[in-house]
Amino acid sequence: MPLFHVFMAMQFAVVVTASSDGSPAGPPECLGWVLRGEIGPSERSRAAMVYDERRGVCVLHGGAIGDFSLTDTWEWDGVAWTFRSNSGPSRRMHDMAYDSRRGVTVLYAGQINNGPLASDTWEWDGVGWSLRDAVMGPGLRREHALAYDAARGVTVMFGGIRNAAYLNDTWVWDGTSWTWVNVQNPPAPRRGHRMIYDPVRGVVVMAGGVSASNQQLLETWEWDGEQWHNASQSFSGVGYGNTLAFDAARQQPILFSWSNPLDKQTYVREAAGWALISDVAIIEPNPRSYACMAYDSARAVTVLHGGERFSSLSPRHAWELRPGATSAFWLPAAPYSTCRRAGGSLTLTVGAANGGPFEYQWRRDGIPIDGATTTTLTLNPLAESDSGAYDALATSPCGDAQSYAVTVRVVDPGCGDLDGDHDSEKADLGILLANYGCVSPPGFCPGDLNGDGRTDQADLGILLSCWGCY
Ligand SMILES: [Ca+2]
Ligand SMILES: [Ca+2]
Repeated sequence: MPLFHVFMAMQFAVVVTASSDGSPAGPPECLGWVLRGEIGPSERSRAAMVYDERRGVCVLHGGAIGDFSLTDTWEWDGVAWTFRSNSGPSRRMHDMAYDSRRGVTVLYAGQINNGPLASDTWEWDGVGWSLRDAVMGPGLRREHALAYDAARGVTVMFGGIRNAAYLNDTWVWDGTSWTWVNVQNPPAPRRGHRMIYDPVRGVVVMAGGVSASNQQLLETWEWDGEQWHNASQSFSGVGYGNTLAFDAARQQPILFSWSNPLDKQTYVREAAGWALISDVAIIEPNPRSYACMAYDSARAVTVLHGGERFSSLSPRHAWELRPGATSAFWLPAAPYSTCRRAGGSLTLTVGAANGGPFEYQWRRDGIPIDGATTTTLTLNPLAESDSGAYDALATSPCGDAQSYAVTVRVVDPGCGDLDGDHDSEKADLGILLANYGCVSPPGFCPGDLNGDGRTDQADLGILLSCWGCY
């Protein structure tokens, strides 16, 4: 019987149990992205998201599907996404900020479908959207940025683009009216920049942007309530389509960026500049631009949703950046159990996220396998004695990790196979049923798997027990 060579690359993440050393920050290498399985808002890019501290939820509004601007509002509490409203403004390339003094989410301007730009100010209080200012204020624009300046109790707006005009005006919203701030030596006009408030330094941080001459502005500015200061810190990649949050536990801004060709990049802002933290792990958001991000201070995680990936939209699931990975997921088509035939081969591959360098140890039924200390375990040729539950331990300076177990059952090569193709499936069942009830000397009844001279229920049981084994 020719051996049927099978190969299976099974990749799965490992659960990292965070080493609780009491330090809220820890080295940035120990931050890791974790995919949340809960189905969220429809795929979209160019949405806006903030964290509502009062109610403990991330608020996501609007965004784009092609040239269509969305009107829906969703909230994520770390357990489930909840659709909250469809009565907000049709909007993409807008921005939002959470006003913690008044407990409302402020939305300003953006683009309405493929049509006009907006210049209106809306607020979401967790119950409904209110149009707070329809006419006055900074004026029509998109790709501007907002941040709530908690030290001064106002929402700050900077820049954006109005038709072909790139803007660099600074305005503040106090909940009642907009005030233009006459700034000496402001940053150059730009669109696509992001802003977040840094409560430790008491400044609004602005990163990125694109200039009127299409130059990528990979720079960092700070607003102290009166002036903009160039912080002389740059990052690499692209100036637009990034997203920014402030990690209160680490007391550092987090920048989720991308580059062209498309690659993902997560930065933490250290005193010395933007430090790239996610260039090693395979488990992290796939490359994307125009995602939205907010920091959930109750759960101490940075939440990321949506974005564009290779000209298509990114999935509906949230990612969360947290110290150490605390949940696991399987990459597509990785089963919890598999049935194989002796003589074939099986390759298991484990991946570990966050921290590193990792050391690995494969186990079968909880017992370490001698010499199996890399990311890959190959069983070749498979024997029936290889049956068991396989998992891997990974250890790193950021904590220990353990994969889910994959139960591997190895059966005889001929088990339940009547047509000789080394599988037990529909064709074999057809042969068995066509001969069901046959009685003759052993060896003459097609479908007689146990050789007792009858094709009957016992043979059907054998066939089904090996159903799908390959
Ligand atoms: Ca078969
Ligand atoms: Ca039989």
